[in-house]
Amino acid sequence: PSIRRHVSKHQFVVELSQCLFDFVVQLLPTPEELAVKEDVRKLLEKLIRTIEPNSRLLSFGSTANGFSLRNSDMDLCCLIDSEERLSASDLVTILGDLLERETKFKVKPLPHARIPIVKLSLDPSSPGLPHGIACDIGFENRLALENTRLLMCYAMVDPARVRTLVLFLKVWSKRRKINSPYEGTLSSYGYVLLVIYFLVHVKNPPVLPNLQQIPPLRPIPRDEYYMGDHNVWFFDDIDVLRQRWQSSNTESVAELLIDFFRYYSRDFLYNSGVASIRAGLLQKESKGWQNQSDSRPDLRERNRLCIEDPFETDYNVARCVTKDGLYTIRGEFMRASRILASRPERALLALTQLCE
Ligand code: 3AT
Ligand code: MG
Repeated sequence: PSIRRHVSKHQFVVELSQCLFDFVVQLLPTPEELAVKEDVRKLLEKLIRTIEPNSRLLSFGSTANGFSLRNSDMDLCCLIDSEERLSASDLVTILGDLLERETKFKVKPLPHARIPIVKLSLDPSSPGLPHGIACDIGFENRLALENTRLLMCYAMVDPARVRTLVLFLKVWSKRRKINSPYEGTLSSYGYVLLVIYFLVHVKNPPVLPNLQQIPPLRPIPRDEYYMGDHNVWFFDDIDVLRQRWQSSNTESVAELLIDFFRYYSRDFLYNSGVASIRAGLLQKESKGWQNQSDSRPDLRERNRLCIEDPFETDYNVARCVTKDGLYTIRGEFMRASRILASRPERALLALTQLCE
């Protein structure tokens, strides 16, 4: 029988870090994919301008924040710079008709959704797009553009560690089937916020600064950093940040991943705590999010896992996570912790096992 090679912790994390980088690099979108997506955006923008001449179509979500995997969907937001404009649901209906007539996309307008959108898709068989394309177009969702920019800035402060961790966790959560808000688990956006919360507020010394708490270099008027009732200020001057912020945390990406899984399987206070990247650990009670005893079952399910949106602070990003969903997610954190703690002989084996 083969004798198991003793792997020291140091050796294991060095190898695992290298494997994580290599693993993630192969999953990045190709330059061709990015070019096709940009062409699609331009084409759609041109068509939308035939309805609303003063409009711009901007991408947000993973295509815009540096956390995109190969073949990820495209989130687009249409901004209209004019006073008189149609309601979002009318726009969705009209745009749906137009795209149906003028393009080869499969079109599904959802004018009555909480956030009205047009869903588009192209079949994989189309030339130049070996995996097809899926795209959502919404209107005036300016907060989403800002939270995309915030996540992008966090990624740029320490790209090697932040992007590797986030991209790995996205793949892992998809392969383990715990990335599906419609089925009671957590969205990608939710996982990214858990990673940033961990790097800003749990790690000591922190890996990332709290960009929402760094004051501006010179005073700026309130209406420039408020959107309605929402304070959307964050420090976004990356050049200044890179000069001034040197994290004294030197842990490798593998050490951070191991600790991430340990923290969310054992230490995070799921019953009472709210993860807020803006303000650290908050209490469900102080936000009125403890309605576990509410008589209406749909509300009772709402706040099992609490993650505060960085700008829309009365919004729980994890509101779709059900009791069963949370149980499954925590089970997955524990499974991952266990696999990594056993330090398999080959680090690559650990990753493969993790994502099985
Ligand atoms: P994928 O690559 O599509 O898996 P993503 O980073 O694009 O991941 P999502 O598709 O989950 O992330 O979300 C896209 C953007 O939509 C991110 C954020 O700006 C906005 N968004 C998504 N879910 C929420 C939410 N629950 N609350 C507020 N904004 C959200
Ligand atoms: Mg997306």
